Amino acid sequence: MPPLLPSAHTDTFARDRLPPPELWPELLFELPSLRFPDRLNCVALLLDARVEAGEGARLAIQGEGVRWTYAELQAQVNRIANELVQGMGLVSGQRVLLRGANTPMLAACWLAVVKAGGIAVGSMPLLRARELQPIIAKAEISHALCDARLADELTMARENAPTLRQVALFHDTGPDGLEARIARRDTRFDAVPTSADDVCLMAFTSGTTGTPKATMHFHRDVMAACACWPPHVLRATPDDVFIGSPPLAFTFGLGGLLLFPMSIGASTVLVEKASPDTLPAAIERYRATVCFTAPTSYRAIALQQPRPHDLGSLRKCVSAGEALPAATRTLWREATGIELIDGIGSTEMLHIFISADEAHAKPGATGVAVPGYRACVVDEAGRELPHGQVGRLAVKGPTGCKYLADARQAQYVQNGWNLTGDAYRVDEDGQFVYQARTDDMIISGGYNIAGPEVESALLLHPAVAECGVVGVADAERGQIVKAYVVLKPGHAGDATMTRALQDFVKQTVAPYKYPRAIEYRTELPRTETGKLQRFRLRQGPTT
Ligand code: 3UK
Repeated sequence: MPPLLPSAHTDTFARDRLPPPELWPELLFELPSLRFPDRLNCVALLLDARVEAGEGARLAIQGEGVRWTYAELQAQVNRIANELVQGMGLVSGQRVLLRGANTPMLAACWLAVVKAGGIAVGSMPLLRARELQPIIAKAEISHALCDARLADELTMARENAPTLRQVALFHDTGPDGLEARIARRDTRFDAVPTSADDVCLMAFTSGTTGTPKATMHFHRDVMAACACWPPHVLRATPDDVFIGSPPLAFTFGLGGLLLFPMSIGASTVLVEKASPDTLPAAIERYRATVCFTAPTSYRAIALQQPRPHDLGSLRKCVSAGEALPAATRTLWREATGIELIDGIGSTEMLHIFISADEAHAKPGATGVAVPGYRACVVDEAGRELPHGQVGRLAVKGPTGCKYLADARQAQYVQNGWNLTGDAYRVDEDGQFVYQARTDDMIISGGYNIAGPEVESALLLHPAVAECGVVGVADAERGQIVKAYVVLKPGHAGDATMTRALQDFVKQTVAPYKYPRAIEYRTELPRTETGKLQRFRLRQGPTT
């Protein structure tokens, strides 16, 4: 662990709860663009520097009824920051809960919290009171900025949240709403001169079991993420218009839909609903050029017939959150002419660390380590495995896992490497090929089978809309491969279909991987971030 700079935070809660030095990931700052000054407020760089450079008139954020230039966004952020500090008594280092669907106002609140030296804690819009409570308790949240339409669950959560003292509601027309409060505030606010290694955001992992884990990231981590994948792989330009579906509370969305466009002076579109049914209309309406969403969403949009909206403005499309099946890559290329940019990222690493641009995309592979990062595949003892062998993915770079006071730090970080929990292999071209989450590998009759590989095979069949493959207990084989399949309209899930799908898989991948059981569903259980909930499939019919 590198020595830490003196914290500029008045409230040192986050600094006091960083992992112990021996459990830190090793950090790499070899790229010249990763040398940062000791004092650094990421919002000063992403927002104020842009306006100071004379680019204040450029478009920054659009949304329903909103079109803010960088100068207008800066004024709005400054008003909110003034209200936080003068009206709500925010002290640097305190944690502020942010709650709302993706909107320009939510983004302005995030920027204001961080500019004021606070720590932004995003929360998924659909969370209920009982899910908000542990987040508020774990991060000892003192303030909240919440969309008025989502206030009810927060109000209920407050009954059991003694640390939360100040709440302001936005998109609220009342006299006490945030809009009324900031109307009287100054449009000037000097960014709090935080240390590069002061925490600026906490992101709770979308883990499916156990108590939620909070990852912590520094002001420097935000700038490091902006300096690695975006300029080296995405390579967007200031004239690009970003759009997509991941919530800003998910670091995939925070980076892709707010930090990355701002880091190059481009503009972003924040839409509240960005499902496969609504995203295409928004792309057409805003003439969006760079899109971020999950693989299932690209697949669902590509399958829409006839194509209801003009996607011709799109130039670059990024897929992350789950493995991208080769069939989905092909469908999207056939529908739009665009080669998807796949990338694996994680909440712990902040953003994408293995990826391939359009020219290096290889169907079925994720790509190679993003400049600034190193990646390898290791065995149980942490020894690097030769190419071709399946093992645990290990990465390091300028960002890394720092859980807030959590014993699980020792699982994610071992010998300075971040272990993401994914099984990978490196192929003959040096490309990283995803297999499965390590705990999702299916062991059947002595064979190791990766569910996603079987899913990719099934998705090539013309009758399959969506599918999920898991291992279920079997007396004879230990586990058997079971597929849950959603068929396209006009197909029947009968014994003939089951045999056809089984034969199809046997001809596509090694025959022992074929699903011995197939169950038909009308939809599959997914998280708010588009990930298949395999544990719910394994639980059986109650899902
Ligand atoms: C899986 C992928 C194969 C993988 C994320 C981009 O997904 C993000 O963060 P989470 O913490 O989950 C991390 C886990 O998700 N995964 C993500 N992308 C891919 N698997 N191919 C991919 N392209 O299991 C990983 O360990 O929710 C993604 C940027 C920021 C993020 N937070």
